[in-house]
Amino acid sequence: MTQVTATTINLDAKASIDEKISQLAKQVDSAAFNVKAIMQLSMLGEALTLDEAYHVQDASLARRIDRGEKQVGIKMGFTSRAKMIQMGVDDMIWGPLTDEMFIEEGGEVAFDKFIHPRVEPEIAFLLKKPLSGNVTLTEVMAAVEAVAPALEIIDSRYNNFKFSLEDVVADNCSSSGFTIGAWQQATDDISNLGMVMEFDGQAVQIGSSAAILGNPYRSLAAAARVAGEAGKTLPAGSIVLAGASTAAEALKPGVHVKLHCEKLGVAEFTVA
Ligand code: OOG
Ligand code: MG
Repeated sequence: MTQVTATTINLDAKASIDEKISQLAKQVDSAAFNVKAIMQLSMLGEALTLDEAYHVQDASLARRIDRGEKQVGIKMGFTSRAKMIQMGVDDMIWGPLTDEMFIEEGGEVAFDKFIHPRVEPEIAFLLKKPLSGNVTLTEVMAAVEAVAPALEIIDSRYNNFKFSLEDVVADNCSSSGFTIGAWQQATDDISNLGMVMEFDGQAVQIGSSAAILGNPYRSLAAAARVAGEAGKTLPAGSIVLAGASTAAEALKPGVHVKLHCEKLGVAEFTVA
């Protein structure tokens, strides 16, 4: 385990809500940028509403866009019971994916880029049509160009990987890296695919895509709905991660992570 030092956040007590949001965005963004854990925002005394937490998320994304990152899609979180139970929360969340977070399939990622990283097995979608608002499962499927097995690296910026729902939303839903296996045509039924995640050839998590809202396409429909509610559209060409089907596993330096997904193939990377 790496030693994690908690940095205290200094908030201006007289700040307006907009100033508060931008100060908190700077805190979570700097924690990620400097690979240094911070105290949970919910411990600061002035609790954020869920709505404000999404504003913090937007403001911290804006800082990354200013540094040259590009948004390439979104990730859904807590779309399975396994994840909700592991982290003690009970609501779905979402956050942006950027090009900087992408790990080349089969590639290497440096361990020191992260504070206390974990990895989890996911399903990724590639859109060929834009999606926003309330859409049926049939419409959702018609908007998908391809499907692939994927691995997400989550790395909470909070001390001890502990958070409230508002904390984790403000912290880009813990998201910090992802890799995607070869894209497959989106024709097959993907509602109950076996998923095995291995560390150095040993199975560490075993599950089914059915754990993701009973069918990962439902997670994509939810992504369209929440984007619509936020006045946004998921453009054609975007990637959507449907959420993990099992609990996450702590990453270690040197480990080779491989996901086998029935019908869809594999996704893998090595921690340098
Ligand atoms: C939050 C992210 C949840 C998922 O797939 O359910 C998530 C966390 O667990 O730290 O990415
Ligand atoms: Mg995830």
